[in-house]
This record gives sequence, C-alpha cells and structure tokens, in this order.
Amino acid sequence: MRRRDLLTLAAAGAVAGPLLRSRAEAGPAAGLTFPAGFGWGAATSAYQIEGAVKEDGRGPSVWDVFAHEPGRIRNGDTGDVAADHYHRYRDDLDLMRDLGLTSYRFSVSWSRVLPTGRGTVNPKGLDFYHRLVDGLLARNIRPVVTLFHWDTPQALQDLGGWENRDCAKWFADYAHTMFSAFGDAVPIWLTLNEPKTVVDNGYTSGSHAPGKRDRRLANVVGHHLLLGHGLAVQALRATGARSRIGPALSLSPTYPANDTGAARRQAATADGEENRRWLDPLLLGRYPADWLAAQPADAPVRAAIKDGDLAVIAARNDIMGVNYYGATTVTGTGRRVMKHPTSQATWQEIYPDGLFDLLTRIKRDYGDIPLSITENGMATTNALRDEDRIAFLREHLAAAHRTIQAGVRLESYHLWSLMDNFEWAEGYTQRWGIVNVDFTTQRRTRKASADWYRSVIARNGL
Ligand code: GCO
Repeated sequence: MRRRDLLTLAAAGAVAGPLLRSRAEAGPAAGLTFPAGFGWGAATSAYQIEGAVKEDGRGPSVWDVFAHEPGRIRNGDTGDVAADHYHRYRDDLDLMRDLGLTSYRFSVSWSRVLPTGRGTVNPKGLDFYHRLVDGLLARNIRPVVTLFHWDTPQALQDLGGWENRDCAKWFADYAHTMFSAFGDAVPIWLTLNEPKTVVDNGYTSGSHAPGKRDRRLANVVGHHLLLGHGLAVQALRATGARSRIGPALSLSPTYPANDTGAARRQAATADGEENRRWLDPLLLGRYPADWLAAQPADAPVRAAIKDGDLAVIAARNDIMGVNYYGATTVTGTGRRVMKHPTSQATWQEIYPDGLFDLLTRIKRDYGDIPLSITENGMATTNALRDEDRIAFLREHLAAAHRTIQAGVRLESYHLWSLMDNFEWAEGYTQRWGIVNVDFTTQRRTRKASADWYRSVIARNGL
C-alpha cells in the first residue's frame, strides 16, 4: 500500500480519528535518560524548504516541473518559494542553535549543484551548501546530508531518469562531487531518501514526481536507485574520507488485522513489500525470494538486475537511516486498515510500539548496524499549541529509549520536521514542523512542541 494513498481509505471513513490527545496524560513515565552523546536533531529537504528555484544557476528538477502541472498539487501550491530557506538560512541556523539541536539533517538540491545533473558544477550552488555546513559546524550542530530527496534534475529525467540504468552512475558522479567538495566536514552522508516512496508514489500511483503509473517500470527504478546507492558508497570509499554513509529508508512494521492465518500470511507479504525488498538487497546482498517470485516472469525488473549488481548494492553501509511514521496493518485479503490513530496525514497509522518492533527486528534479522531515526513526526492542524505532537514525540522517544535498552545501536533522532514546509502533493495544507511558518510573511514561530523538544534535548531525555 502506498503511503499517501490512504486518503481514499480515509474518505471511506475507515480511519480512526486522532486519539493522541487523549493519550497525552497517559504518556510514558518521565525520567528516561539517553546515552551521553545521543544525537538530537531535526530534518528537512531541499525542495520542501529552500525556494529560490531559479536563483544563482539552479537547474529545474522533476519536482519543479511536476508542481507546475495543473492538478498535481493541492491548491496549486509549488516549492518555488517554500520557506525561503535559501535566503533565510542564517536565521534558521540560529533557530536550530536556540533549540539546542546537535544534529541537522537536510538534503542537497542536485540540480542546484549540477544544473543539468552532471557535467559542470554550479559554483554558487555549491557555495550555498558550504555556507550551510560551515554555519552548522560553527554552531556545534552535526550536518547529516541527504544527497537525493526525490528531486532528480529534469535534464536527467529527459534522458529517462532512474528508468535509465545510467542514472545510477550519474548519481554516483554527483555524490563524488559532493564528497570531494566537503571531505570530512560532513560526518554522515545519506545517499537516498525513501526509494520506496519514489517507486510507490513517483512511478506507481503517480501522486509524486515524475507522476508515472507503471508498477513494472517502478521496480526497475527501485533497482537503479539501489544501484546508485551502492556506486555512491564506492565513490565515498575512493576519496578516503572518514565520513560515514548509508541510506534513509521509510520502513513500517506490518501486522495482521486479526488472528487468522490469511491475515498473518498477508502481513508477511506486506513486510516483503514494505521492508525486506529494501533491507535484504542493502544488508544481505539479495532480493527476498518471495518478493522476487511474486514478480511476473516477464517483469522488466528481472532483466534490470545484472550480474554483480547485488554485490555493489550491498557495499558495506556504515549507518542505516530509518524514517518511521507508523505501522501497516493488513486483513486476510491484503487490504490495509487503520487499527491505530492517525494524524492530519491520514495515511499515518500512529503506533509508537511499532518503532521498538521495527528497530529490534533490524538488529535481529540484519545485524548490529548503527541506526539513526532520520525522520519521525506527525502532521497536525494545531498551529502553535500542538499538544498532540508533544504526546506523539514523547511516546516515540520512549519507544526509542526502549530500543537502546534492548541493545539496539540507535545513535540519533531527527524529528520531521524542523519547520512547516511544502508537503509534496498536499502542498502547504499539512503542517509537520515544530516551528510554524507563515508562508505569506515567512515569519517563524516556535510551537509548543519546539519548546518541549528543547527541554528534552537540554535534559538529554524525557
Ligand atoms: C517522507 C519525506 C518527507 C515527508 C514526510 C511527511 O518521508 O516522505 O522524507 O519529505 O515530508 O515524511 O510525509
């Protein structure tokens, strides 16, 4: 089930309303202290906050094109200005410092650095990220840099984009450009953000850029994305940099909606699509047998998987980023149902214990790879008094604490998101930030959750 396509199910009234407010008091006991040096962060992405889409030599991305196609984005919103972070980054850096962040995850606009996706570097584009990284380091905030957060340069899309196997190489060359420019100043590189969402939304439902609806092609894109990740890991190793690298995956533990064998089997199948189809190639060097067997004999993904690809894809990862938003519950017929509360984003099945289940499962089934929660958060219409978000964060941080107690090497937590931003097909109608953005004035206002999170960071715990 595609993450954001649950809107239809919500419309069918199958979605429970947010119950988190009623659970605020029932939150876990306070007094949880995280390990010394635990990373307290927040996350954003380039197209969602930067704006300045035609400034200083930036080239167009697939999201610039898609957002301007009529009917694609709610209310006709675009990321043309977004939160104007490109011009306001100094104030935003001070905002991060005042919150006490020790880590900040952001993404690079590939087409700002390489306007046509490859070839000549745009010095003004690269310089923006130098100023951003330098500003973070000067404030003792660790940069965690995502290289690809869905904004493929349009010039490469015109050559087939990720449908074209060459895109994996173009991505690795872009990554090498960044590694060479920043060296060890960036301690953690995240290659891909949520390849699953590109496959599901960009190429299957068509609700995201580039807006295609072809599942057979989608799985080819998924394979090429993984190949690009592996080649980028090789590119980093070739520079001799001491930085660490890994992907940022959206993962969701799957559960049967009832105790029938059919529901349990469907949950196992859903686990293959939600999780194992990404974790197995990256960490085990093979696609899940059941997932591969479920692909039609003439599925183009079979031909896309070349000898040696899986060895490249499974190149040692130093860290695994996990974007966690909720559980996936399925019936005996494979239909997704919302057994737990949702948020303003009705695809989100909020289940804090699922974070514990997910991270301990990764350790159990894939080994002791260091983990970072690279996204976790919720959307709410509560513009400033977002007590529901505080309850959400408290319960998920308590679950994160339990995973550390269970021996999981969880290093850091990046709240999605630092500020309200362009929420893809939902435009500016969903607010995910702990800092409110008035998009007409660009004024930033800390929400109750920002002050709460600041106190959590100061205490290094709940
Ligand atoms: C994602 C993206 C973010 C979203 C966030 C809320 O995980 O889908 O990384 O860009 O805005 O998840 O949907």
